[in-house]
Amino acid sequence: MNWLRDWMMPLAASEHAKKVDDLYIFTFWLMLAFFILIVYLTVLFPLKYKRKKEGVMTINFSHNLALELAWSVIPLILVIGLFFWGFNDYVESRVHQNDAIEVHVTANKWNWAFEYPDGSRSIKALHVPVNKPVRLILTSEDVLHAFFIPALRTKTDVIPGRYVELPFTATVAGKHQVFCAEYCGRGHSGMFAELYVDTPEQYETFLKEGPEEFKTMPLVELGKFTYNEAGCKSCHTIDGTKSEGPSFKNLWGKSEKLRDGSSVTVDESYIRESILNPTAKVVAGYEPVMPSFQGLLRDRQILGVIEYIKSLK
Ligand code: HEC
Ligand SMILES: [Cu+2]
Repeated sequence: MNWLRDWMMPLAASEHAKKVDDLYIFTFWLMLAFFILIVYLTVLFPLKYKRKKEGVMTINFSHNLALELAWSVIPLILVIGLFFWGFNDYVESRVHQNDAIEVHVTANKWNWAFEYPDGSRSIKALHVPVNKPVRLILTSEDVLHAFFIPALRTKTDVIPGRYVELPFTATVAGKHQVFCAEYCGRGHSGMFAELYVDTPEQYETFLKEGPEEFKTMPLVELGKFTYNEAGCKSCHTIDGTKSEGPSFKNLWGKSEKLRDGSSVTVDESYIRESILNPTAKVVAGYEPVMPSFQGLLRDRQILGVIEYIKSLK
């Protein structure tokens, strides 16, 4: 039924999507056949059995058991068949593969954020390798959303305070659209994301270099994004107040006193070292509690943070 599927349905980017389409197409033609039959009989019978001569009566039927059984039992068998066909496909589509790549998805008004097994993140763009099982683990920070990938014919509610899972294996490389399919407020209609089904090489590059917007975003903006997204803001303020760690305000170029009594000028390499190897030089008056971000931030993100700190004068 390949040609029929291509003719009737939009791109199906997974085996599951093809199965959904087959069932849909079968149901469609079945209903069309019944529709034609019923309309045909509705027109035919009044014409055929119209009283043609005054005084001539049809013999009095009460019912026809065989006919009634036929029109009850045949449709019953058909709909039960459709149920099990659909139920079977649905259950199959929700079976989790053991070696699936787990991606965490966080929905908020009106954004989709993704976090990958290696800690990398992306926003509004989900990258997965082609032909590899993927398991999304989704939650919402505010209201009910729904993660809908039409090309995969799959969808799930995303519920605040709960994790839901969505397994899939995309088989067609390229860019597919993701929608929010649950009305969630003013920005609902713009709550998109792109699903990038990558070749293995593209996926590796993505993990190494980050999403496209990391390469194109102005450095200061990327730094601000990283500051908010990577959790720096839970320990570093930008308004000069002391928190878990020193504030980033007026940090650039300052001479910083270290725990061991020496001092250091805050420049590019010092910031870089502080991010990748925070315990190498510990600022006086603070505990060495900062985790290393080695491997978690892309080079361009670190450059961004440096530029961002420079901008906080
Ligand atoms: C768990 C809290 C915590 C988080 C999260 C954290 N830091 Fe820190 N950071 C600290 C502490 C405490 C210090 C001071 C002690 C030290 O130097 O290790 C520090 C020091 C620094 C310094 C040197 C500051 C100075 O005054 O010399 C820089 C730069 C820095 N952090 C950058 C970052 C960046 C960028 C991020 C996010 C990617 C981040 N930190 C995340 C706690 C944190
Ligand atoms: Cu939404």
